[in-house]
Amino acid sequence: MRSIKVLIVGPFNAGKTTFIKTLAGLSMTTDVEVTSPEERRKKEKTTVGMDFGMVNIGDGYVVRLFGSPGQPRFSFMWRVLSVGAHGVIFMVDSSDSESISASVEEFKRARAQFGKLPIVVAANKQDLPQALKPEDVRFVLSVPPTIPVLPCIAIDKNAAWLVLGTLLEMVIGRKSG
Ligand SMILES: Nc1nc2c(ncn2[C@@H]2O[C@H](COP(=O)(O)OP(=O)(O)OP(=O)(O)O)[C@@H](O)[C@H]2O)c(=O)[nH]1
Ligand SMILES: [Mg+2]
Repeated sequence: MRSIKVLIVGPFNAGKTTFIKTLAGLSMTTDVEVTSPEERRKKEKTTVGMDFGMVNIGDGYVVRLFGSPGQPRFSFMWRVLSVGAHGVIFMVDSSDSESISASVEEFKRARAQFGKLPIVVAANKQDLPQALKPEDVRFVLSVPPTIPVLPCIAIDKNAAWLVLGTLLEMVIGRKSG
Protein backbone atom coordinates (compact mmCIF):
# COMPACT_ATOMS: atom_id res chain seq x y z
CA MET A 1 0.00 0.00 0.00
CA ARG A 2 1.46 3.36 -1.01
CA SER A 3 0.73 6.31 1.22
CA ILE A 4 0.27 9.90 0.03
CA LYS A 5 0.41 12.71 2.56
CA VAL A 6 -1.59 15.85 1.78
CA LEU A 7 -1.39 19.03 3.86
CA ILE A 8 -4.30 21.48 3.98
CA VAL A 9 -3.42 25.05 4.95
CA GLY A 10 -5.13 28.43 4.67
CA PRO A 11 -6.70 31.17 6.78
CA PHE A 12 -9.13 30.92 9.70
CA ASN A 13 -12.60 29.67 8.74
CA ALA A 14 -11.61 28.58 5.19
CA GLY A 15 -13.14 25.10 5.58
CA LYS A 16 -10.03 22.94 6.12
CA THR A 17 -11.50 20.81 8.92
CA THR A 18 -14.78 20.43 7.00
CA PHE A 19 -12.92 19.27 3.87
CA ILE A 20 -11.21 16.43 5.77
CA LYS A 21 -14.40 15.51 7.60
CA THR A 22 -16.30 15.24 4.30
CA LEU A 23 -13.70 13.20 2.44
CA ALA A 24 -12.21 10.99 5.08
CA GLY A 25 -13.94 11.53 8.41
CA LEU A 26 -11.95 13.02 11.26
CA SER A 27 -9.80 10.36 12.94
CA MET A 28 -8.43 13.17 15.03
CA THR A 29 -9.23 16.85 15.46
CA THR A 30 -8.22 19.58 17.88
CA ASP A 31 -11.08 22.04 17.51
CA VAL A 32 -11.69 24.12 20.64
CA GLU A 33 -13.91 27.11 21.49
CA VAL A 34 -12.92 30.31 19.67
CA THR A 35 -11.77 32.96 22.15
CA SER A 36 -11.47 36.19 20.13
CA PRO A 37 -14.87 37.98 19.95
CA GLU A 38 -14.24 39.10 16.36
CA GLU A 39 -13.58 35.54 15.20
CA ARG A 40 -16.46 34.24 17.31
CA ARG A 41 -18.83 36.15 15.06
CA LYS A 42 -17.80 33.76 12.26
CA LYS A 43 -17.93 30.45 14.15
CA GLU A 44 -17.61 28.83 17.56
CA LYS A 45 -14.82 26.29 17.15
CA THR A 46 -11.33 26.50 15.67
CA THR A 47 -8.44 24.12 15.06
CA VAL A 48 -5.44 24.66 17.37
CA GLY A 49 -3.29 21.61 16.58
CA MET A 50 -4.18 19.43 13.64
CA ASP A 51 -6.92 17.49 11.91
CA PHE A 52 -6.25 14.06 10.53
CA GLY A 53 -8.23 11.75 8.29
CA MET A 54 -7.32 8.83 6.06
CA VAL A 55 -9.00 7.63 2.86
CA ASN A 56 -8.37 4.58 0.74
CA ILE A 57 -8.50 5.65 -2.93
CA GLY A 58 -7.94 2.22 -4.50
CA ASP A 59 -5.10 1.18 -6.84
CA GLY A 60 -3.02 0.46 -3.76
CA TYR A 61 -3.05 4.05 -2.50
CA VAL A 62 -4.09 5.46 0.84
CA VAL A 63 -4.25 9.24 1.30
CA ARG A 64 -3.49 10.80 4.67
CA LEU A 65 -5.00 14.28 5.03
CA PHE A 66 -3.48 16.68 7.57
CA GLY A 67 -5.30 19.93 8.32
CA SER A 68 -3.45 22.83 9.91
CA PRO A 69 -4.82 25.52 12.21
CA GLY A 70 -5.78 28.74 10.43
CA GLN A 71 -5.01 31.33 13.10
CA PRO A 72 -1.64 33.06 12.56
CA ARG A 73 -0.37 32.29 16.06
CA PHE A 74 -0.35 28.58 15.20
CA SER A 75 1.51 29.03 11.92
CA PHE A 76 4.51 27.11 13.30
CA MET A 77 2.39 23.97 12.77
CA TRP A 78 2.97 24.21 9.01
CA ARG A 79 6.54 23.08 9.45
CA VAL A 80 5.60 20.32 11.89
CA LEU A 81 2.77 18.94 9.76
CA SER A 82 4.56 19.21 6.41
CA VAL A 83 7.26 16.66 7.19
CA GLY A 84 7.01 14.00 4.47
CA ALA A 85 4.14 15.75 2.65
CA HIS A 86 3.62 15.03 -1.07
CA GLY A 87 1.21 17.85 -1.89
CA VAL A 88 -0.49 20.93 -0.45
CA ILE A 89 -3.99 22.42 -0.68
CA PHE A 90 -4.19 26.15 0.11
CA MET A 91 -7.84 26.74 1.00
CA VAL A 92 -9.68 30.06 1.16
CA ASP A 93 -13.27 31.08 1.93
CA SER A 94 -14.41 32.50 -1.44
CA SER A 95 -17.42 34.13 0.23
CA ASP A 96 -15.16 36.28 2.44
CA SER A 97 -13.15 38.58 0.17
CA GLU A 98 -11.67 40.40 3.19
CA SER A 99 -10.20 37.16 4.48
CA ILE A 100 -8.78 36.38 1.02
CA SER A 101 -7.19 39.84 0.73
CA ALA A 102 -5.73 39.38 4.21
CA SER A 103 -4.14 36.07 3.22
CA VAL A 104 -2.01 37.35 0.32
CA GLU A 105 1.10 37.20 2.51
CA GLU A 106 0.11 33.80 3.85
CA PHE A 107 -0.15 32.45 0.32
CA LYS A 108 3.30 33.85 -0.48
CA ARG A 109 4.63 32.12 2.61
CA ALA A 110 3.02 28.85 1.50
CA ARG A 111 4.70 29.12 -1.89
CA ALA A 112 8.04 29.88 -0.28
CA GLN A 113 7.74 26.99 2.16
CA PHE A 114 6.15 24.35 -0.09
CA GLY A 115 7.32 25.57 -3.50
CA LYS A 116 8.90 22.23 -4.38
CA LEU A 117 5.66 20.30 -3.79
CA PRO A 118 2.57 20.17 -6.03
CA ILE A 119 0.15 22.80 -4.73
CA VAL A 120 -3.44 23.76 -5.60
CA VAL A 121 -5.61 26.60 -4.35
CA ALA A 122 -9.15 25.57 -3.31
CA ALA A 123 -11.66 28.41 -3.73
CA ASN A 124 -14.06 27.02 -1.13
CA LYS A 125 -17.74 27.73 -0.32
CA GLN A 126 -18.72 28.01 -4.01
CA ASP A 127 -22.28 27.07 -2.96
CA LEU A 128 -22.72 30.56 -1.45
CA PRO A 129 -24.13 33.23 -3.79
CA GLN A 130 -21.57 35.89 -2.86
CA ALA A 131 -18.58 33.57 -3.48
CA LEU A 132 -15.76 34.99 -5.61
CA LYS A 133 -15.11 32.90 -8.71
CA PRO A 134 -11.84 30.92 -8.84
CA GLU A 135 -10.38 33.36 -11.42
CA ASP A 136 -11.09 36.27 -9.04
CA VAL A 137 -9.40 34.38 -6.19
CA ARG A 138 -6.44 33.86 -8.53
CA PHE A 139 -6.28 37.60 -9.18
CA VAL A 140 -6.49 38.64 -5.50
CA LEU A 141 -3.85 36.14 -4.37
CA SER A 142 -1.66 36.67 -7.50
CA VAL A 143 -1.58 32.92 -8.11
CA PRO A 144 0.82 32.10 -10.98
CA PRO A 145 -0.55 30.17 -14.01
CA THR A 146 1.38 27.04 -12.97
CA ILE A 147 -0.82 26.63 -9.84
CA PRO A 148 -4.46 25.52 -10.37
CA VAL A 149 -7.20 27.49 -8.59
CA LEU A 150 -10.11 25.05 -8.23
CA PRO A 151 -13.75 25.58 -7.28
CA CYS A 152 -14.47 23.79 -3.99
CA ILE A 153 -17.47 23.01 -1.79
CA ALA A 154 -16.03 21.32 1.28
CA ILE A 155 -19.47 20.27 2.51
CA ASP A 156 -20.07 18.33 -0.74
CA LYS A 157 -18.24 15.04 -1.21
CA ASN A 158 -18.14 15.13 -5.04
CA ALA A 159 -16.92 18.72 -5.21
CA ALA A 160 -14.31 18.11 -2.50
CA TRP A 161 -13.16 14.97 -4.25
CA LEU A 162 -12.50 16.88 -7.51
CA VAL A 163 -10.07 19.14 -5.64
CA LEU A 164 -8.25 16.28 -3.96
CA GLY A 165 -8.25 14.28 -7.22
CA THR A 166 -6.60 17.13 -9.14
CA LEU A 167 -3.84 17.38 -6.55
CA LEU A 168 -3.36 13.60 -6.50
CA GLU A 169 -2.95 13.55 -10.30
CA MET A 170 -0.18 16.10 -9.90
CA VAL A 171 1.43 14.10 -7.09
CA ILE A 172 1.17 10.67 -8.68
CA GLY A 173 2.09 12.01 -12.11
CA ARG A 174 5.20 13.50 -10.60
CA LYS A 175 5.96 10.37 -8.56
CA SER A 176 5.74 7.96 -11.47
CA GLY A 177 7.30 10.42 -13.94
N1 LIG B 1 -21.62 27.03 2.85
C1 LIG B 1 -20.47 26.41 3.12
N2 LIG B 1 -19.96 26.44 4.35
C2 LIG B 1 -18.78 25.80 4.57
C3 LIG B 1 -18.10 25.09 3.54
N3 LIG B 1 -16.96 24.59 4.07
C4 LIG B 1 -16.94 24.93 5.37
N4 LIG B 1 -18.03 25.66 5.69
C5 LIG B 1 -18.36 26.26 7.00
O1 LIG B 1 -17.35 27.22 7.28
C6 LIG B 1 -17.04 27.24 8.66
C7 LIG B 1 -15.57 26.98 8.89
O2 LIG B 1 -15.26 25.64 8.59
P1 LIG B 1 -14.00 24.89 9.27
O3 LIG B 1 -13.89 23.59 8.55
O4 LIG B 1 -14.09 24.90 10.73
O5 LIG B 1 -12.82 25.87 8.82
P2 LIG B 1 -11.26 25.74 9.16
O6 LIG B 1 -10.53 26.21 7.96
O7 LIG B 1 -10.95 24.37 9.65
O8 LIG B 1 -11.11 26.81 10.33
P3 LIG B 1 -9.89 26.98 11.40
O9 LIG B 1 -9.47 25.62 11.84
O10 LIG B 1 -10.52 27.75 12.53
O11 LIG B 1 -8.84 27.74 10.71
C8 LIG B 1 -17.96 26.18 9.31
O12 LIG B 1 -19.10 26.83 9.80
C9 LIG B 1 -18.31 25.26 8.14
O13 LIG B 1 -19.55 24.62 8.32
C10 LIG B 1 -18.68 25.08 2.23
O14 LIG B 1 -18.17 24.52 1.25
N5 LIG B 1 -19.85 25.78 2.07
MG1 LIG C 1 -10.06 23.79 11.33
